[in-house]
Amino acid sequence: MPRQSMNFNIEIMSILDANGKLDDKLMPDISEHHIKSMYEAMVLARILDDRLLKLQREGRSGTYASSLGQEATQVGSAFALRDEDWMFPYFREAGAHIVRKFPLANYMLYWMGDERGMKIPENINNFTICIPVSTQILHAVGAAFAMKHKKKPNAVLVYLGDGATSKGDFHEGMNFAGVFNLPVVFMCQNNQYAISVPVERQTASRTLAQKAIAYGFPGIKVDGNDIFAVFAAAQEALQRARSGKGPTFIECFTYRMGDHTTSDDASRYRTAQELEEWKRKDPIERLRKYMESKGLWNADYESVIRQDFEERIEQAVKEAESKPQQAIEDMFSYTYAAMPQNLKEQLKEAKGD
Ligand SMILES: Cc1ncc(C[n+]2csc(CCOP(=O)(O)OP(=O)(O)O)c2C)c(N)n1
Repeated sequence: MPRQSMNFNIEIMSILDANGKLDDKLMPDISEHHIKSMYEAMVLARILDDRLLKLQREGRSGTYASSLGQEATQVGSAFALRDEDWMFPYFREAGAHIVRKFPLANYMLYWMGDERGMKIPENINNFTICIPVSTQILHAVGAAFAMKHKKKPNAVLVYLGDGATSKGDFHEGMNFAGVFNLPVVFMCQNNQYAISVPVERQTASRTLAQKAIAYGFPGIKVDGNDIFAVFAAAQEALQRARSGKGPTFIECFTYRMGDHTTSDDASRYRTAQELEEWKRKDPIERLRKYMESKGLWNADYESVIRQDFEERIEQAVKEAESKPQQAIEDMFSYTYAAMPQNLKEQLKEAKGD
């Protein structure tokens, strides 16, 4: 057989540029009310993040992974979800939890080291925060498989980082999703670093989106600081999933403006100049400029929402910190339906019986 070549294209999408100027042709149908809600969710995410960083510094909370700079990726994608869809986070999605109306006090409680914070309210189709890199992908693909099996018309959206694409779980999940044509959207927050490892050392691929091609489904690269592009890509991918057309991989190209977590110091492996360049692409500023040009934003509006959000965050801190201490049994009670003998023995030991 003669040698032939096949060409593949990766679509790259942006709608709103860094100056808040819009490409009208690509703009999805979003009401003014929804644009404001998107902006408010991003601002609330930033305030929540800042508060959790400060609480950690005061010794009132544990290690925290900030979303600073990635709010558009998170809020834009979560906005495209319906309540009946399922969302599988990893650990850097404050914005998505806000859009899904996850109680702020529970979110804080979790980061204060109390697992009760991740007890998901019955009416919210979220899975729990997942600290082991990439394992959430297998859970999400499994859920999508179950959804397809039960003929549910809903979709699953799973978040992952650029570093997660190097794990076996990622490739297993992508392969399974492709083979079984599952209703799942892989939402990759390419913030360009996995702790100190830059994405160029993570993969030799020119894009992460192209990895989807090998698994037989579409991959798209999106400007992750452009909330309209993220929303449009997620909406289209979720619709594909819900209508039985299978998975999509979305690479949101963004930047983690903060440290990896509160135990990291990013200035040891990134230049101040690089950070400055990305600050100019701040996703919140970008949407704000657009809204101002449309008469949807002014300084009064900003101070009203900020005051409201700061009060809500303070209330959540109070609520989380006043939670009575957890019973020691809770450490052992939730893994199995019936506690096996070895855990019973450990519980006895922990209680000092
Ligand atoms: C299985 C596993 N290995 C190592 C770690 C330690 N670790 C925590 S976050 C992280 C990097 C993750 O990078 P990425 O997937 O790009 O997501 P980001 O943190 O940048 O959002 C690593 C190696 C872990 N949590 N789980």
